[in-house]
Amino acid sequence: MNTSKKEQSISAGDHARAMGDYMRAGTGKALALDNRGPIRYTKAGKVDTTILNRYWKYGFYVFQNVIQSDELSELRQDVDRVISEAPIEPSVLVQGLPAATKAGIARPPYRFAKPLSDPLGGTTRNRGRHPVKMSSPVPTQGSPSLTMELLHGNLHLMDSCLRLYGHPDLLAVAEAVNGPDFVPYNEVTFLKEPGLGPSVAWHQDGATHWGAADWDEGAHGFNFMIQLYPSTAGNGVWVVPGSHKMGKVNISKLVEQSGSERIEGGIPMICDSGDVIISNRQLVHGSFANSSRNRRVTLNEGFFPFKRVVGVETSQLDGESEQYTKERIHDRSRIIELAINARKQHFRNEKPFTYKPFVGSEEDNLWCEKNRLELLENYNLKDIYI
Ligand SMILES: O=C(O)CCC(=O)C(=O)O
Repeated sequence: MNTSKKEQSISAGDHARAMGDYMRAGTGKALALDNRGPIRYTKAGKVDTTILNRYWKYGFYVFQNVIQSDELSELRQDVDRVISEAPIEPSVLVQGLPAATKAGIARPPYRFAKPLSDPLGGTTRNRGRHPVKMSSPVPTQGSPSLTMELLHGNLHLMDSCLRLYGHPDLLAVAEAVNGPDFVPYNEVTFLKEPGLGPSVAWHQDGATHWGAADWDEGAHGFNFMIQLYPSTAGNGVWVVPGSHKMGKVNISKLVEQSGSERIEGGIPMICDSGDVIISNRQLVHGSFANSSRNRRVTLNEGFFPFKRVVGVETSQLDGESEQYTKERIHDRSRIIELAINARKQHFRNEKPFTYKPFVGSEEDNLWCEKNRLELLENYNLKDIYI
């Protein structure tokens, strides 16, 4: 179903007002759930099973206070630096959208969209996984013609992101959810500038396992969403809790039944800066045009269970077909070990995470300028997509 013409041509202010009741109701429901708190461990050093059970129940969990203020400042500064280094004019298209390149980086790291637009909904992009167009309010006069919406390849763009990738508590959660041989996906930054940020239309991630005989609620892994600023009902990602267990959901029907893009049962994933959300990729999720006054910057890092990747033949969203052999997976997973070492050199008082597949080969993956060039630069050409 397409959103009505009236909604498509509303102003940013009217959009924010139209969202008001939905946001208030969603916020109330979100805050009433028992799925937030710090990362806790049992006496044996395992991630608390209550946390894991609630993650599996709702499909997401908000880990509070994971990133301390010094690290948060480093991350914010790095994101702002990378944004400031972008060429003024996009020079290429990626999946039909304006993008810009950076010297030495093969995959264009900067992606743009029209302010408050919906670049994906109702199109065939991302394998057509966003079936419904969201309303695109008219930005206020004087807004730029394009806004930066995404950075691709966080780890070679920003050293602070590489160190964050080695965070022991986050890796402990990845291990608890996906097993000790967990496998990386990709790392991107979602930018939702106030009054400009485009929507990401409702969708479920994942491409390869929906029809598998052994499909389950964890089949397409999860994303960590690390929040550099508060995530609110106006700027944040919304989800339908529990939908990660429902298989492929008919999103067009959900929107039709709800009478608008404001899907019934949807709630925002609300949290503070420094909090980290773990979000199942199979959840029905999306974010609205950011007609609010608040910026959101989210660093995404995703992980999969090894058994869901090995032997799979697929293609990157914009690329050629390939098969994920053990060697290919190992090659991309080296970045986890590199990140653990980079973090160890920077946060000397912290106990580093032990990534089981690399026990014994830590010395081959030390963080140094040689490995920046040999392992890290253009690492994201080896991202894994299932
Ligand atoms: O951060 C957002 O607005 C969208 C995130 C998303 O759709 C995803 O991680 O798959």
